[in-house]
Amino acid sequence: MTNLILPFANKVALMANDDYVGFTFFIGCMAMMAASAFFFLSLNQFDKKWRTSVLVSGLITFIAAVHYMYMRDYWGEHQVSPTFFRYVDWILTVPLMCVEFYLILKLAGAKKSLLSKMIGLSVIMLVTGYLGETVFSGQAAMWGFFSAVAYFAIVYEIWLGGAAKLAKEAGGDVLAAHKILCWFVLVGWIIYPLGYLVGTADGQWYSSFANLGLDMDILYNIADAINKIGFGLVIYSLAVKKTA
Ligand SMILES: *C/C=C(C)/C=C/C=C(C)/C=C/C1=C(C)CCCC1(C)C
Repeated sequence: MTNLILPFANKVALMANDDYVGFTFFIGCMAMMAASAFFFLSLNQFDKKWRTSVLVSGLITFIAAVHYMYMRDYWGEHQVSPTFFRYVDWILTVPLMCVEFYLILKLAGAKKSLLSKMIGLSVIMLVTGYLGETVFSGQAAMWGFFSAVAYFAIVYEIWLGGAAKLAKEAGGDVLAAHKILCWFVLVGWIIYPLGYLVGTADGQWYSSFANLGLDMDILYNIADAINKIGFGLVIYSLAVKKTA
């Protein structure tokens, strides 16, 4: 009976006290759920045109919460990195983060082409990263490099490219929020390639990354919490300012 309600309850009970990966999966799961409740329940307080942005923040953490439930249990049962769920989560949530950039810049005249460009780059970044972690793990360095090129193209677009120009035109609170999101992408997102280098180091020229004492899943879990919840809070406070 317990197993019907909590399918993995027996495995959870086996979790070791020093299972830090499992620990961050549990905390990550709960944090994403709490953040989603927070964003969804706050929706009514905003002007109509800001609601979509906050709604998307909630969708990002909600999609992550559901994947974290699966990843948490997958880890609990197999003690293996849940690469597949990880990338399904990202391929849904990262494009939604691109949508956030587009939505706040829309009033300054952002075009759909900006959105397609950013989504296209994020899909390239993630698909090549997935191939490097799974199918072609022997050539992880090469696929990681392709992925990094797409990543830096996103960084360029928001810091110096078309998106940056629109943010300057918008000015004020939108520009300030855009700047903070830019820092998230530059500093918060860089944790992911670090996790990739640690996780795929075996037999590569960067094999010393395996000896750093870091764990790929812990890095990914910390990065997700910072980036998904932090990103959402930036949008939330922008909506608060614009509604006041
Ligand atoms: C909520 C999830 C987010 C913000 C995920 C972001 C993921 C990345 C920025 C991943 C980047 C990667 C590289 C730049 C190179 C190595 C492969 C990846 C996919 C880990």
